[in-house]
Amino acid sequence: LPANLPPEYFRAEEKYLTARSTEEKMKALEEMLRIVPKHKGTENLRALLKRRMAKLKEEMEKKAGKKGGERFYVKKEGAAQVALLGMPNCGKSTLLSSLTNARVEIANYPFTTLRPTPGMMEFNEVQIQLVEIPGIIRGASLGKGMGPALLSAARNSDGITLVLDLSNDPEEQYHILMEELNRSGIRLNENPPNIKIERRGSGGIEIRGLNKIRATESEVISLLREYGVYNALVVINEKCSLEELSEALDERLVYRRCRLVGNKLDLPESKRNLRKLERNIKDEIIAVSAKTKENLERLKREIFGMLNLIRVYTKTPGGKIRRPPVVLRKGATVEDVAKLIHSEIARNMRFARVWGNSVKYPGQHVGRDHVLMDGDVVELH
Ligand SMILES: Nc1nc2c(ncn2[C@@H]2O[C@H](COP(=O)(O)OP(=O)(O)O)[C@@H](O)[C@H]2O)c(=O)[nH]1
Ligand SMILES: [Mg+2]
Repeated sequence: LPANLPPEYFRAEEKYLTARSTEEKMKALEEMLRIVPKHKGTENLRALLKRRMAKLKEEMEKKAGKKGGERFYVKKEGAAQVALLGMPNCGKSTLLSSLTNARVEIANYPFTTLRPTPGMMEFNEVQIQLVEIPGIIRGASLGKGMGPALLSAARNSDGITLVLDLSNDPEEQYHILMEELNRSGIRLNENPPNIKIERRGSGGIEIRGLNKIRATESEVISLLREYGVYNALVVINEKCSLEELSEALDERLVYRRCRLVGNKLDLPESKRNLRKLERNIKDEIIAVSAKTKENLERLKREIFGMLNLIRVYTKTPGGKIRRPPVVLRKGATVEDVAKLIHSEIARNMRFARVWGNSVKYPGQHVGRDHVLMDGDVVELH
């Protein structure tokens, strides 16, 4: 154990050791992690606490699975799926019906929506599927109120929109949602540590880039063992800590883009609550009213923007531009477009002509590796 741990740490550890339920254990571990200061001498301990939390989470999920907990899987449609997440009554259903074609039940009492409900939103000729996730409550990630099933539906999406009710202590809602998401292994607007772990059948542990991690080889190897990794190639591509390696090893963590929405801006207390919230948290808040539809165009743009999608219009030589456009991830090439149309076309393509932001002049000739940008027009030859 590192020296100089504050006495609160040992009190929290005592709670951990005497905890009766997995929930209590989890809370005690979280407290321990909060208390342990972040420095070189404590990295081992922090990595281990993270490992214990990952193990507990696994146990909790198994238990929830055994209870036959309903799985809320929504089949993906359109270019991407975005989860609308928030506490009961914050206006998710109203937003869904204002932004999409979905017909939903809206009522001024909590738990009106009991299962994830999809709807299609169109933005700039792109279809995006929004899915209302029923209200998340405090303790959801620990098993309350179908929480684990709801959070797993959120994990499944490509992006998340968090909805706060601005008229009703939005700051508290924000902190509850952050805690529940974090505990359930959904990381928002973060990038995964740039560490590649390639498990192998045999051959022991090979580490590349050991100089980039603030730990010794034996510390790294013993953490890998904790995660049951005995044979693997580990490539560390950026400066990191043992704690970050622990996160990279936790296969249940997912990384999602997220936008924060403050709803019910039309209500009298909302403006003041919004200003206070803006002072106290660092995330940008998109303030809207689902009821009066104020600012919903901006929200659509932000949702589209966070997904890192590009629209590409295709045409045949001498032909007309096809609509709607094909939708790809940022960084997609001419070859990716050709593949979407037909594998044979991709094979036989010699070059392409491109109009738009990715080229210097209209109709420029480019090769198959050319990286396209949003709004480009491509003609395959
Ligand atoms: N004033 C106002 N009320 C809203 C707004 N959005 C939702 N509501 C009301 O809030 C209550 C809960 O809405 P609902 O969409 O069912 O919330 P959900 O539980 O998050 O799906 C209903 O009475 C809605 O009419 C809004 O932008 N402004
Ligand atoms: Mg609802």
